[in-house]
Amino acid sequence: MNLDFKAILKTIEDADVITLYRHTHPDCDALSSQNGLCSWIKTNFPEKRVYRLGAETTDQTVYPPSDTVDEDTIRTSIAIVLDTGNKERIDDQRYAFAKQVIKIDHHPNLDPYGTQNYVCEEAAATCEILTSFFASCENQIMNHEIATYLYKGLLTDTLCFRTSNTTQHTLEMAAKLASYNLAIPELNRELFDVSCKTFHFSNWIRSNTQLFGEHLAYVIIPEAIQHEYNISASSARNRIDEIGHVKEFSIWALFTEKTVDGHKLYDGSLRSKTAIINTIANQYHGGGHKNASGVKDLTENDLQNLLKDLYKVSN
Ligand SMILES: [Mn+2]
Repeated sequence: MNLDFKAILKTIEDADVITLYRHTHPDCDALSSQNGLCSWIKTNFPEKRVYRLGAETTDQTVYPPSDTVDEDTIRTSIAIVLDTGNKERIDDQRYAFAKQVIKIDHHPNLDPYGTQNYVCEEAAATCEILTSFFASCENQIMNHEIATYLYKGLLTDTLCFRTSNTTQHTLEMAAKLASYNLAIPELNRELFDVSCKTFHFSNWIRSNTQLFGEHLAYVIIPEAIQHEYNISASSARNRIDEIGHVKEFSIWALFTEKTVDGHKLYDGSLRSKTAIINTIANQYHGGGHKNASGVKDLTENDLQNLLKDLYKVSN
């Protein structure tokens, strides 16, 4: 990993107050990198005041609730923003009041909003970058709790080391974390076992998947179905893997319907095996990684145009 972590260690050592941020609609990589870094700082620098900000949570697994922080405290702090490509996505825009902003991320660095930016697009997860950072620190302690957080982020962002950005380095970092006596089978179950209701919802997704041409698969989940299965739109989009990993599909997309001011709009998750789709997602209020992106607030017309654009790169 081509990052020099000396300056960030120095900045943390020099700070009295540190505020930690993650992206909106947080996934396990966002929450794990935030909680893992918090735990690492508290373990190694117990005199420092560290706060984790962010209003939203995930229902995939349990993380401690966020901290409550006033604006004056943020003004005295250095901000570290994790797993967040652009400033609009930072959950708690008061990060901008901080004395310094450090960005640690693995999304394309289109918005280098940090006063220090530690961005490695080749990393499969922000937790992979943090593992590298912690391993580079000779005098600091790692422990089971920190390793468990980071492993969760690594495992979920790579879908159990199956995504195209899983590399030798990813697996080396996972092995380092595993050396802290991780409960690997239990973590797998905690993160990936689904409820019976979700199992049936997965059947609905598979039964209602449509093809656009031969290699583009997509499914649109109406609001009524989200209600019927009692699943939030973001959790529904997280089931996108149900239609992935099919030999014939090179791109797959899952959209959730919502009603805004009486109009139907759609948010979507997009995945591909090799086609570059984030440049397309960028044109539809979205973005992300080369092979894993999201879009939002699409009209019916936008959705049809997006499918046409995806179809063009699906062969
Ligand atoms: Mn991530």
